[in-house]
Amino acid sequence: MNQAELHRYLVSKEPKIDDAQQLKTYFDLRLATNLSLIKSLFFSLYNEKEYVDQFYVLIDQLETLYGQRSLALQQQDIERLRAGNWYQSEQMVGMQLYVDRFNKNISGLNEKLPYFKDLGINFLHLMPVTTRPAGENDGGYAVNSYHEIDPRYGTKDEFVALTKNARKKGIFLMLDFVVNHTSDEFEWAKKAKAGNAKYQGYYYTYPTRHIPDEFEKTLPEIFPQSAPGNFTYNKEMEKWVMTCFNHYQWDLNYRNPEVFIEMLTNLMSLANLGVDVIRFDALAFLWKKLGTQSQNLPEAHALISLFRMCLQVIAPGVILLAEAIVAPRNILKYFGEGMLEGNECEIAYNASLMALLWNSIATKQASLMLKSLTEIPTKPKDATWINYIRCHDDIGLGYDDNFIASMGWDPRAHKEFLLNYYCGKLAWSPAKGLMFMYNPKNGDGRITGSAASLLGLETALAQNNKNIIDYAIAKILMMHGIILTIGGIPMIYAGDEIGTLNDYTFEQDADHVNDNRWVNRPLQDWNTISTLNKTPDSPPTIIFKGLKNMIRIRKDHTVFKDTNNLKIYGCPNPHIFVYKRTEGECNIYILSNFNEVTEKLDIGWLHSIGIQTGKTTIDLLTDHPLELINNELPLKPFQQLWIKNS
Ligand code: OTU
Repeated sequence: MNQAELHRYLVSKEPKIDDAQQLKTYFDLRLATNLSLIKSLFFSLYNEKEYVDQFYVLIDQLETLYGQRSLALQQQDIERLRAGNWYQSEQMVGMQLYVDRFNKNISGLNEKLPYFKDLGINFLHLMPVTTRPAGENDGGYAVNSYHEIDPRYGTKDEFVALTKNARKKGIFLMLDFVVNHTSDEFEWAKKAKAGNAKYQGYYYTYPTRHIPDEFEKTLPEIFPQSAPGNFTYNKEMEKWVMTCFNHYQWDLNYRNPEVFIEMLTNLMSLANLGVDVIRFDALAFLWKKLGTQSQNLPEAHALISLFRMCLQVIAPGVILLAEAIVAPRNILKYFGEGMLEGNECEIAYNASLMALLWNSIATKQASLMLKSLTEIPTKPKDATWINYIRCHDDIGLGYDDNFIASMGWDPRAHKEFLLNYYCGKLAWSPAKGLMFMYNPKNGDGRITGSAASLLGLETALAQNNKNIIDYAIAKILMMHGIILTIGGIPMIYAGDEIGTLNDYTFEQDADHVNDNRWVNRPLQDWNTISTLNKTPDSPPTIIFKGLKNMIRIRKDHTVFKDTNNLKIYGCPNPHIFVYKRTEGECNIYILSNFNEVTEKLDIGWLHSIGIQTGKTTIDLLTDHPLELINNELPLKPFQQLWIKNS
């Protein structure tokens, strides 16, 4: 029984949660049941002899932080424990957005809540809204404060009002906790720069190049083009400071337990605003060790689990998303392994699926996806994915080289092909993306671009070719259809629901020109949205309506709740990806054709996997029975079927 299960069991016995005293009893219960794990995690990171006092500071702090949580949120925590795994529900459908690029500011967003309801969105990932440096700030991922709302977005009162309004409307909120680094203007960084030794110890600071040079022998570079190297010289302190991301993002030194305790306080200030899911940004990087790549280290896992268990005591209704864009097998570790299963993050980005989907589009085949997804071990049953086709960042080509090799492909040549396909190097490719952070030393590179532009809509519209426009639309819907049905929370990037193209204006913006991820962070196009009902044949309308239909069907079928009820089939046609979701007697089969020509499936094979072909078997997307021709089921280019026997 993991800790979450234990608490669910304990609170299910006692119905009363309307008075503070009773709620406090639950807190005490949680503290008592988690204390030994918290203690062993803490002392696995921090030497017991040296830091025993810090441990007691932490325990006292748990109670203080609990006291700062509002009664309404304390009650909600218990309700969520009783309800079970709310985040696995088929009702969850997410959208990711930058508040300012979506509709100016927090109150602008609040006004648009009906837009989400119309489409069927009930989960929002808001990009950072707290204070940040003027000029370059990595879209707010350089943090000046973890709880002060940046005036450009509005006030704290407006933010709290938004969270309350969202709660009332049944909309869940996710915000980032930029746990790996602060900006160089954060109060600790300022004190460090002014010579304060204590705060210099909050970061990895060194008087000479000796240790930085040792680190550089094994640390990879994250932004090799715009921010090469992993250390920045600060003239004021006359020291080198570790900056794995941009030079203005200082890596926090979690070898110092004070940093952990202070960051826990910062985490709670975010959670106490009324946030439901906290995205742990760049969490793979939390622990640095000489002689290693300093990613996915066991100490990083212990630290994340320590955060998680403290959160479990203070605010068990709040859950964590792992932003670990790492190798497929390493992602799974963020759900917690062995003793830590269920005690790390509840959700992780399904970066493997994302990368595999883009591979399938470029190769027009589902074989690598089939092999990878069937051979990667399944996730724990209480965990779930965020399924996405793209986010605000680049698309990283995170494949398992062994699987690539087993396809008979050379990993480096495969990577080069995908980069060429998406970044304008192949004349026949309809994709319009940009190359992000190409590293000629190893051929690594990532891809940026909006979903619609990467899937060919930009090219098709420029050519004004109806056929190609239809293909692009079909691809956009097919890709979203997969993230809506494969199990987990689908996360749509704002604008993709109307096929928004690349935004090249970043090239004119001094603060963005060095970071072409801005090409895929367009302004929300309210003009187009206002015409959706009047232009039934326009690509934005077809995409919007198609998505809305798929979201509705997802929500109407509890089979789409994530209970590890997914079966992927080895389909005899390599272009078609086939899987089934099952709940009791209900089976829904999702078939997707990745080829640009019609592909067929034999009736015998359909029957062998349980798809019936009589009149009562329908495609839920169109509500029509399947149409077979000569005992074969044809799928048009990029067509998707959601088949239900009844
Ligand atoms: C995250 O991504 C954020 O999503 C980015 O927007 C930030 O720039 C970055 O952290 C720094 O805060 O390098 O290109 O898993 O892929 O953590 C994206 C490793 C990023 C990285 C990921 C990071």
